[in-house]
Amino acid sequence: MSTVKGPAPAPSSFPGSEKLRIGIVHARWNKEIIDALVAGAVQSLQKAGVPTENILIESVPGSWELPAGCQIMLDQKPVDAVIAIGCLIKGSTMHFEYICDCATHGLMRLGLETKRPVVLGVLTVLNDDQGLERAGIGRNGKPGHNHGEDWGFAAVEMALKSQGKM
Ligand code: RBF
Repeated sequence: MSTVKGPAPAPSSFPGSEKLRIGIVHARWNKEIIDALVAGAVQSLQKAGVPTENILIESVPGSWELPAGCQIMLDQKPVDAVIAIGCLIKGSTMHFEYICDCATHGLMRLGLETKRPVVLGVLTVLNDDQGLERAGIGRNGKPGHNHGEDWGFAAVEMALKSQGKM
């Protein structure tokens, strides 16, 4: 069945994107999914016109560390926006709920308090299949969609908006 859910196509041009520096901070848990999401984000940053040498990638142990990892990057590196990438897969205890809640709140706070764009690239999925689909790897014949691609475009748009260029 078709669905109306999902982002509208990204703008066709991002004037000024060639000067942007974009950070990616990714968790190392659930590596197959993370690697695909990071690759998707890098690809869309390049498509939007960000030079490859202006894309800075760092990692943290898990999604819990993403707010602090992004804060460190914003403090120490001259980036115009940061994309936090993680994948939380529900287990049999309450860990999932606590980490999802804290990581997403922490990332939102960071963006609002620093007034610098922080893109939420954290999947919160109920099982492996949902994660693989949302990373564009697919499972059980469903190709899925790589959400990392949307996050790259979101970072460029928000960086330009924060500079009054879009
Ligand atoms: N980090 C993730 O990025 N994704 C996960 O699915 C995930 N699941 C976890 C489950 C448990 C039971 C624990 C203890 C940690 C998990 N973490 C996960 C790691 C967490 O984000 C953090 O790196 C560690 O708790 C160390 O602070």
